[in-house]
Amino acid sequence: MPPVFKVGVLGVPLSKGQPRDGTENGPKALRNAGIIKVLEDLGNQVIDHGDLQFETIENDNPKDKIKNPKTVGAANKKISDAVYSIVKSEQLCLTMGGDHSMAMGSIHGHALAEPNIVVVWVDAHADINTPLTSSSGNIHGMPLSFVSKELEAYVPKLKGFEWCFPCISVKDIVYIGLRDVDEGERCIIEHFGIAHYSMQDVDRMGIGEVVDKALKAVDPTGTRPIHLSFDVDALDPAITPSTGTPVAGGLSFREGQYIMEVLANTGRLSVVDIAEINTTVGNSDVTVKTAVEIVKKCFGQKRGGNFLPSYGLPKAN
Ligand SMILES: [Mn+2]
Repeated sequence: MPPVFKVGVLGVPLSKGQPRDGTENGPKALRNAGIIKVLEDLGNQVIDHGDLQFETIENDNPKDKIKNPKTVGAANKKISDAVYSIVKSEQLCLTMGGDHSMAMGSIHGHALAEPNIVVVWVDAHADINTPLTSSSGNIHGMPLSFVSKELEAYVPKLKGFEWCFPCISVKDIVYIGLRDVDEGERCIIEHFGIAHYSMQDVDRMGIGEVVDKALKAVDPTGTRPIHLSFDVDALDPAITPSTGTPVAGGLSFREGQYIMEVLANTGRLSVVDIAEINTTVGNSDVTVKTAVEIVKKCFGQKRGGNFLPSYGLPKAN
């Protein structure tokens, strides 16, 4: 049987986009949980590109509000280059983070390789603060502002990000799972009419209708490559407690799996980011187990069972 997908796996041990240590252990935790074998057992051909190596730049902008810009900028340049070459070699790219600032490089590299992408952002947070609207200065709350063309005039040129030019439109973004959105972000979403489905929409319509509407909102023709950026804090903290900014009332295990199954079924998933697993917070065993189950659904596992044509019915005699 041919492989279901040719998957390029990339570890992105990044933590400087947010204040806590621990997100740099995400790739190791997923590897220890057997993620490579899990993907292979589904029939996929897996190419493991290893983990990127990032440098921490000392005295990285200590006087300014924005934290670690040169460190995060340099790391994301590496991520962009790596994702670009994985996508160019026609592999479905799984990037294992790492804090969510990684999506800046991941989307950038993806968009360079495939200029027509849409971005499905599954997260409790909108992560579209600009360096000026952010109250925390943590870049993991800003990646979408750096890559969106319409926001270029609102994002100051910071040292470390000279390489990062805007490469998607805000019209290519759709959110699912929002429940903690800053005022500046809400203003950006309203002003530019960015498609978004909050937990209130999930409660009202159910996850089935939300995912249908979300995909139609960014890609009515159903033809464009999909960048899925999945923050584990989109899920309820009961099932993903090990994350830096948990918000109660999140997506259930079933809702999370449903999103993944539908996206996998489109056949258009092109890059999948899994972000914000922090092994030093809460019960990381539970979190990693949840993440592995979610990732499996992106790469072919169906809850209704996978049909293997080679599995013939056994005859009685
Ligand atoms: Mn996020």
